[in-house]
Amino acid sequence: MSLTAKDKDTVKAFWAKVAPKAEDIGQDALSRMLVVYPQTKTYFSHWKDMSAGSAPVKKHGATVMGGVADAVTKIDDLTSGLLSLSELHAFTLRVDPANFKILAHNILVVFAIKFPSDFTPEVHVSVDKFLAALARALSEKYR
Ligand code: HNI
Repeated sequence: MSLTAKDKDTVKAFWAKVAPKAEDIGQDALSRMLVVYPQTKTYFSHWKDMSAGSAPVKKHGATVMGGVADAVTKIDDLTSGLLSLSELHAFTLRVDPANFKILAHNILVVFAIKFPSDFTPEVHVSVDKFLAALARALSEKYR
């Protein structure tokens, strides 16, 4: 399920539209992940406050979306582009790669809520493929 040239154009155009709201998207997606999939909370037990709108959730939401923004620029070769981020998650943070799919799902939900007219079914397909490819690239260093 690789990204076609059309998928890539669609993702870049949609990203250009939503990028100014990246911090809001990031904190909403992260908060949803922590509430709806509480097993993901184990990785953030060092935070003082994991609730929606807390300072660490805001900060880390922005960090994660910075990673997504970077991935958009590396869309032609996500595997090598994200190698060091994959290494960090695999060897240092030891995040179970199943969680990448969970976060991707929550990002899609937030896109649908915040951008109901731009997030058409066609955009949804391409962005879903991109986030799946991103999750695969982040999982690369696990084996
Ligand atoms: Ni993730 C740190 C990007 C998914 C747990 N993560 C980062 C950083 C980036 C990043 C960028 C900061 C790196 C640095 O300091 O150099 N993470 C991404 C992206 C995705 C993702 C692009 C998927 C879309 N990370 C996840 C998931 C989890 C996760 C699904 C766990 C459920 N990440 C972490 C943790 C840290 C982290 C934990 C360290 C944060 C901290 O505060 O200690």
